Amino acid sequence: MKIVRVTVTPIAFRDPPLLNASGIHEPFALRSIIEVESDTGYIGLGESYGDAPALAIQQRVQPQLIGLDPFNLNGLRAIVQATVAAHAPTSLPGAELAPGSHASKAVSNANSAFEVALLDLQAHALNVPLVDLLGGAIRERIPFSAYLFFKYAEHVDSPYAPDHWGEALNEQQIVAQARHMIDSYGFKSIKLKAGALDPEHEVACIKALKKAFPGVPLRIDPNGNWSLDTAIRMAELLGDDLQYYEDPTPGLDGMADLHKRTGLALATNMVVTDFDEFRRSVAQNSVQIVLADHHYWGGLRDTQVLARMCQTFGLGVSMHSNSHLGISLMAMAHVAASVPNLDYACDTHYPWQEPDEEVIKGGKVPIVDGCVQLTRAPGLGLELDHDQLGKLHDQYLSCGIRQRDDVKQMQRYQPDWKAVKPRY
Ligand code: GKR
Ligand code: MG
Repeated sequence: MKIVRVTVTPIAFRDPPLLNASGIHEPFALRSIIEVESDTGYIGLGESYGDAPALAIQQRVQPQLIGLDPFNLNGLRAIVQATVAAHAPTSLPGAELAPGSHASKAVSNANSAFEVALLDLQAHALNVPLVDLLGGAIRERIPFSAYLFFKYAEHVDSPYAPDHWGEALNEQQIVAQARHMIDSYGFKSIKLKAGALDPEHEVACIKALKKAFPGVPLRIDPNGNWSLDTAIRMAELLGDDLQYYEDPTPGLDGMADLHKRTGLALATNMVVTDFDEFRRSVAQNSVQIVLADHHYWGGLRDTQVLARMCQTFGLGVSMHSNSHLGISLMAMAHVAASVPNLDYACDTHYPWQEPDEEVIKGGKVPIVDGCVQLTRAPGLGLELDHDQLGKLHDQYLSCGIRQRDDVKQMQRYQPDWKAVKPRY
């Protein structure tokens, strides 16, 4: 079997005004959608970062895959490595919340983008679900968590009609957001994105969630925006409210100190983002839970390797998410189904994306009782809707955004806003 067509289509979809440690989401989030077709007529799909540096690498790799056997994943990696070596990308400051822009992740990002599509194609050719190529499903229902954000009611300058979620800045509004998300999707655990407002206020919101949803596991994620002192102070206020404490303070050293001083289980998608950081984290016991993300860990198979390493070193595993559509969700679900030690419900931004902006046929993937259900359909179980793809590509062309920049976007609300870490 040979690859005869590869398409990389950048798209943009509406994203709500969600607040985070850097600033605020822009009105559109970027992704790339990848299609790979074989001479036998099978098609594999992938979804990855649509930011300019990541997209440039994908577009350079794209023509080089023509003629490759879709089972040749080592061949894919060699092409990606050579391409990145010849065109070393640059990172932009403030890109840490959009790992697609990290120069150091260029190989793993691009490999992952195409590896998922090749695995999907292989599975179609064999008429098996993709998870069968990962050793088979240990679970068929993959648990995800409600992912709450502080947010404004609408974007600056109203680029389109406000989303239906409304403003969420105080305790009552955050509890209402959680209730709406749980009623709609049945989530059984809750994550609050923090690092955006005053830390005491964010902790008060966790307390309000605890009261409103007794027994539901809670997590808070300030994205490294709290100093060590602030993170310790907030840990004292939080007591045993949390299932885990995600990236409260920056750096492997800061996290190691925090764990030593509080004993709390720390999770990360910021200080352990590759195998070298994994080694350093284990050496100093910086984190106890690693949030995997196949998009920047090198793909589905490297995510399995990561999970095995976590098992070896006694660390927990779950999954991180950025704004994404259904192809990414199903890729996450298939790899999560194959990981025996998936200890916690995975993160997903998926509920924040609008139902009329999915690129797969049939619309959004259902999340029921907090879970995505795998079926025996071949591959990822998805088919691309080319009309929707065209619409979202047109939106990419017209939206003007080429590189996520939450700091610059916040300056449109507050001109004196700066990128400061840690801010509190
Ligand atoms: O979308 O604002 C956001 C998140 O903060 C995202 O950028 C992070 O990468 O979700 C992520 C996280 O868990 O840190
Ligand atoms: Mg995080």
